[in-house]
Amino acid sequence: LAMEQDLRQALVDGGFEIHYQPLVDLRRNEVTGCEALLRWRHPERGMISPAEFVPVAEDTGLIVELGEWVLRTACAEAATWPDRVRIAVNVSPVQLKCPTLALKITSALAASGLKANRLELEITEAVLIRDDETALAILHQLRAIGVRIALDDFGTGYSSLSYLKRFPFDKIKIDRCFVSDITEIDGSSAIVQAVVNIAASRDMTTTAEGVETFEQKELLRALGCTEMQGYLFSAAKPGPQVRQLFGTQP
Ligand code: G
Ligand code: G
Ligand code: MN
Ligand code: NA
Repeated sequence: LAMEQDLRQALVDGGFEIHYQPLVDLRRNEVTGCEALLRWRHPERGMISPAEFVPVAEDTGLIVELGEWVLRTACAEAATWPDRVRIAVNVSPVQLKCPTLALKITSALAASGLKANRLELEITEAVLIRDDETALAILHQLRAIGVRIALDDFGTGYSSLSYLKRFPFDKIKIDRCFVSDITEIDGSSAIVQAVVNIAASRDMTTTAEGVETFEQKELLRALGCTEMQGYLFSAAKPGPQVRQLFGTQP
């Protein structure tokens, strides 16, 4: 497979970079975190989206090594940020099955000096579908380290409310498909309201993804959503550029 070879080469050559997209607290109106989003600068094809190469990295097992690089690099970057700014890292279901994940996380925290409570792991619900008991045990193990755990892309795929009962996530990320039509008549505002209410009743916060307009932002605030993420505030940017946003009002 050509792409597998290129991915291996990129890991050796430093062909990957991480861009950081701000997470904005809707009440305090400030940046309280950033999501680490992987980018691949391909020598011939230019920037390639993770939507294209992460599935290949998962199929080949390369995601374990690549994910460890993301974790270590993102933690080192975040250690230079103000204390109130957390770092959110996406963890693939393949990484979650790796028995040394907890060790790698502890090691990335120690190497960077980042406090565990400033690291948030974003996990998709696919993890919980495949292997319930093992997945839950691993999530509890990670929680014991002191990191926060977010349920990513909530509401897409095979979402079930029972996952929220079986594991106490710190945060639910509401998928952008519910945000894009939220201001329309018969749009998703009632669904978002329901998710916000469930989250609040179980001490979880909510982050709305893909917020692009002022109207969406104001409605999400009114619905009680905790955080937002999206082009309205900022796209993902390289570290030196994103840090300039930490002091400013969104
Ligand atoms: O950044 P956006 O451009 O296109 O990301 C597309 C998809 O890739 C998203 O679903 C995102 O969660 C995923 N993604 C981005 N960075 C990482 C990463 O470091 N690890 C994993 N597993 N997925 C990532
Ligand atoms: O799946 P995950 O949520 O981890 O990845 C975030 C994805 O959403 C990335 O591909 C990122 O580039 C994209 N994204 C971030 N903000 C916006 C936005 O405001 N609108 C749209 N359409 N996509 C966004
Ligand atoms: Mn994510
Ligand atoms: Na998401």
